[in-house]
Amino acid sequence: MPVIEETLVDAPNVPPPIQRDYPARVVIHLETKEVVKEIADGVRYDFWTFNGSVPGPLMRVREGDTVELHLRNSPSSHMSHNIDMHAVMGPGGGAAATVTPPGHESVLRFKAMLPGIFIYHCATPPVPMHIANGMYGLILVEPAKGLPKVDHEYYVVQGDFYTSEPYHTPGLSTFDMKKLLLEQPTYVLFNGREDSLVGARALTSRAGDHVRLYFGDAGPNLVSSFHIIGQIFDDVNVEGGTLVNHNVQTTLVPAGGAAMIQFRTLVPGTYLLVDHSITRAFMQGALGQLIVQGPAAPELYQQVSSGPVAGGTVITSLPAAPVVSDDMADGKRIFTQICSVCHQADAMGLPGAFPPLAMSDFLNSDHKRAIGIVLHGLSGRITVNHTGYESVMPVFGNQLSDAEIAHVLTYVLNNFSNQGGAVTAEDVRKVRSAGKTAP
Ligand code: HEC
Ligand SMILES: [Cu+2]
Repeated sequence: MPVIEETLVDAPNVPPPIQRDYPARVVIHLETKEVVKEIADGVRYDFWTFNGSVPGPLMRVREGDTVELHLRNSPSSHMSHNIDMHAVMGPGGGAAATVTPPGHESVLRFKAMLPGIFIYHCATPPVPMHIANGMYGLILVEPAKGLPKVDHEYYVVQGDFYTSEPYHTPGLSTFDMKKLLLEQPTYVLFNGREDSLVGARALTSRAGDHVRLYFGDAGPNLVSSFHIIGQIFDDVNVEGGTLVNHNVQTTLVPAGGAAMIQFRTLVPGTYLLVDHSITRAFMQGALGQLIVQGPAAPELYQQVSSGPVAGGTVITSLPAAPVVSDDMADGKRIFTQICSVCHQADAMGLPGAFPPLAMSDFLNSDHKRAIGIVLHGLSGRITVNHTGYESVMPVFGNQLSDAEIAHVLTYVLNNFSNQGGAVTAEDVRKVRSAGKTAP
């Protein structure tokens, strides 16, 4: 049997499709190591990993191959690790045979008998802790006849993380056993880091391309309702097996399970990958992006008209203003009646949902931009005090006068430890007459 040394790559990338039509002995080297890395912007975490990354690399072999796995445990590790591969038929999926103390190496040989996409994970007690710290990945066993050709293949694994510090607390966050037992994660993440698939790191495709996604859910606890907003999956290998379902909106991936998902990206734009248990997506991090480039496809999708949404705000009517001579008092009234509903009475906002107006670097750095935000609303991603928000602020230009917007912004700028300053009705009028521009 020919011997092949597998070249591993980091997620979301995968090794190239297998061209062989004969079995081989595939040698794979994994190293378990503990590394401190960012779990979100400004938040660090002590991950336990395969090859230094979460998830560990996707291993790609062919049905009938003999896999020779060398599992090395870095001398700098604090504990033993091992590996349970769901592609293995044998006790513990290889766990007992690969218990490896720091500075040692174990070698396991197994035959990949059945094709599919399988989770691998560390299975050293306490098992949930090793998984919750990031010790997992996928192993793809291609069917002997190969997989249909696609234009892009990507690799995403969801995992839940449990920290003693609340979501987005800057600094080093630490593992929390109590939260693990309650199954109440702080972060639910794709590929071990919030925003690992956002902006410059987004998955990409072109209009008309076929995409295959190897999606795993490592847990340790949560089941994933995996969905891409604005896409329908043509084919899903349900639970990573050979049953193929078609035209799927959301596929349920069990903890310790995976799916192979194929779809065509037909309409250009930015699409969000989410766990459709949607709080996890918008408030705990389980959010990624797929950016599709190409010419517009109006026959498939087009906006027919656009304009301000009449009454399209959360708060539809504001009680009539009492007669106030003091602009500051008027600003306070508007803040209390409208803004505080979301930004909170102390203007500190709510993590993951509403940015703070208190001590806001975003607000203080550009008053004109703030006027535009109150007039026209805001959506898309912004960063306030080093924390990202991706939510929707409604339009207030149709229910607040220029003077009222001036009063409320002046009130906010001179309270909540902001840097002071004044916004006049004339400033607001100018921004209003300039019309809506991208913030
Ligand atoms: C329905 C909820 C809601 C209400 C009510 C609301 N906002 Fe917002 N606001 C948001 C959200 C959400 C964002 C962030 C939007 C994003 O992520 O793109 C935001 C962003 C902002 C920002 C820029 C970010 C920052 O923190 O500096 C300012 C300034 C702001 N709002 C001011 C106001 C003012 C003033 C009012 C009252 C007139 C108000 N907002 C009412 C939800 C709200
Ligand atoms: Cu481990």
